[in-house]
Amino acid sequence: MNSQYKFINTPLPYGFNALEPYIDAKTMELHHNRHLQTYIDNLNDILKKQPRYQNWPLEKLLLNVASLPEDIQIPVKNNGGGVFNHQFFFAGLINPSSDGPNGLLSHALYDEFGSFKAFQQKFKEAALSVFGSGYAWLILNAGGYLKIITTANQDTPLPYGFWPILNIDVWEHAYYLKHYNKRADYVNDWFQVVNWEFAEKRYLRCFDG
Ligand code: MN3
Repeated sequence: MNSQYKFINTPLPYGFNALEPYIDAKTMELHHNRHLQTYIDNLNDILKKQPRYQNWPLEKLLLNVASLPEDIQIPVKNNGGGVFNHQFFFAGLINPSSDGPNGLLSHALYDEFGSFKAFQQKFKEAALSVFGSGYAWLILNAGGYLKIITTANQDTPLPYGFWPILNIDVWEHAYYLKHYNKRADYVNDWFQVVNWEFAEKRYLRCFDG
């Protein structure tokens, strides 16, 4: 993925059908080629009119939304957030595997939640608690502790000083074609295709400094 203007919708590192039968190919194709593409096009349009911010990486734009010109603050928050959240979501997926987390992340999950099962339960509750559209996240807080949070719409955890480890998109477009309105079934299926190696890398990178 590229992280700076002009933003480009790089192909997924797996096929649209790679997550079958848990997340269907049509959903993945529409989600990547249309929903994410729209956020990317919008963000490029916004920055076209503000050349002095074109060399800012996406994370810097989102961390410093409040210091941007007032007329682009909300558009950057919404569309830049849409790009970041979706790229993060797609990177956190992989073809179905029975592998759970291992390494230091699995120890940290155990320390914080008591067991992997307890973590899954809490994460699922959070994902189900999002009213309307948004995301549930596993993040590291400023103290270095794993926490589960939710964000609305295309808000990101970045302005709160949180370091994202993993997210699930619970906008209806992420699951409606296959799971209809059954978000709980979608969350269960999502657990089958989590890329724990990605999450582990994110976790370790936070402590690299
Ligand atoms: Mn989405």
